[in-house]
Amino acid sequence: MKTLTLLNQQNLASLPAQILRPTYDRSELKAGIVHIGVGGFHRSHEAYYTDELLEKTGTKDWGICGIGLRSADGKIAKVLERQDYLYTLIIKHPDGKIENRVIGSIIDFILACDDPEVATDRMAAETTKIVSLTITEGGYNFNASGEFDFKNPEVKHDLANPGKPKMIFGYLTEALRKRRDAGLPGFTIQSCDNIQHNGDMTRKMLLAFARRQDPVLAGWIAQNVTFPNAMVDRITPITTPSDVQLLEDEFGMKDEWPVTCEPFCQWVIEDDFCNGRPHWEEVGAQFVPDVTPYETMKIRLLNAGHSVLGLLGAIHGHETIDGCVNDLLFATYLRRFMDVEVTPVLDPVDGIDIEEYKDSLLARFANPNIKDALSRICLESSSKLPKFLISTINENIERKGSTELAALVIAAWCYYSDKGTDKNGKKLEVVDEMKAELHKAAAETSRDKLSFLRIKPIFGDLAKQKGFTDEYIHMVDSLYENPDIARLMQALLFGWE
Ligand code: CS2
Repeated sequence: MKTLTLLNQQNLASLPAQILRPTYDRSELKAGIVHIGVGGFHRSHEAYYTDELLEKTGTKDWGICGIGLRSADGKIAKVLERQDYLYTLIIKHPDGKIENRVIGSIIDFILACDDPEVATDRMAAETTKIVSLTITEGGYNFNASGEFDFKNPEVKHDLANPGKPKMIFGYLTEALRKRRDAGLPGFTIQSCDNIQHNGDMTRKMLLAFARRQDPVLAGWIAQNVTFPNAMVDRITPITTPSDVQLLEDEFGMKDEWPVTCEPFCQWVIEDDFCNGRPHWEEVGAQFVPDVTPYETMKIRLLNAGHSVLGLLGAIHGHETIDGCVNDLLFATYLRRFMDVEVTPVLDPVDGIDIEEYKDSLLARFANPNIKDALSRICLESSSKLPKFLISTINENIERKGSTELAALVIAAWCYYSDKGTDKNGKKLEVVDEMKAELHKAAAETSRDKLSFLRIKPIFGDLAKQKGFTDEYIHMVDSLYENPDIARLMQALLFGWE
């Protein structure tokens, strides 16, 4: 059996020449960034940009210390520690070319649930200038009306136990309290999640929590912390055993948890950093005064496009995004959805040709080497769809635009949540914080056609929008009668028989 070279600092020099690796001195780096939520996306995006920056400029101030808040982060904590926080980014091009690159920007990791104080101390350290977040769309703890959800039991716990927080806003508040008490300046809180106005949302949620716990501190936070909005983009499928195997077979390298991603990468950020920032613009990030049009365009075309393919495709029996867009019917449906139901509600974006942007999305989705599983896309739909799709539906209702293509997606989601199978009866896993509620409401459909749409925290008042509900009922009826979703997609595109 071939002996494998373990990925770690000591073995970096002996890796095969084709693998790019950091040439900067990692031991000299300070962790100017603390990042909460070290999943695949952080590792393919912010950590990648930062690695490029460290390589290009030789700056020493912007290493990253990762933090995991949950015991489920124990696995990444162990893997990163064993590998001196190194991992491989496997960039897969559509033509089959693969670039392997060891990323060195993460230099430490703290599993906060083991000892919250260690984590808040690190965030409060003078060297920490930015705390960045990828905590998923569901992590921001807002309710249906966009206000902070004080009913969450973890919030109640954190309000009562400032020194031993469990959730993100408890951690941030405690860390900022320590900084204020030590006479240090605040840090920038930089959201990297797919939420419209992610910085404003983070600010609103944090201040709501802090005001309830300590109003004076909340005042200090409002004055001393900034929250730049940003649009983030890089398709990053879930790592599979074959990715680990690829590195072993091709290079004899043992990396327990590499990350794969597409070559495309984008980061548009508002330049609002209260305590300094890396010059990410030197490595391709764009700093702009207002990120809103970029965010809206990305969330409503790319992320919603994913959900359209994910929910329709899952019922049809497709397994991956590229599998969907290689099916002409799905590609046509997606393009029609983008052209007819999304483009009319988008504002123009400086320097971006929207038609080209849509073409490029279809090309990215078609990358045959990015096997982006529909099961990943359908994960936590209840926190994604309100941001990705439902706001578009509402705006179309208001402007009397088309909503039927989106209505079929919601009907498909209802069917998916009710039956948990594709059209042939094959099981589809529902992984969603609201799984029980989704299932219960969807299962009522035969008695009350609108029961799924009545889940207020997701759909707001959509069930009261007569024109839309007529379309939705028609789709649900047709789908429950015959779950051959392709037939319905065809009918919407080319007319009912
Ligand atoms: C996806 C995103 O979670 C999803 O449903 O749409 O993870 C998407 O791949 C990224 O936002 C791409 O930047």
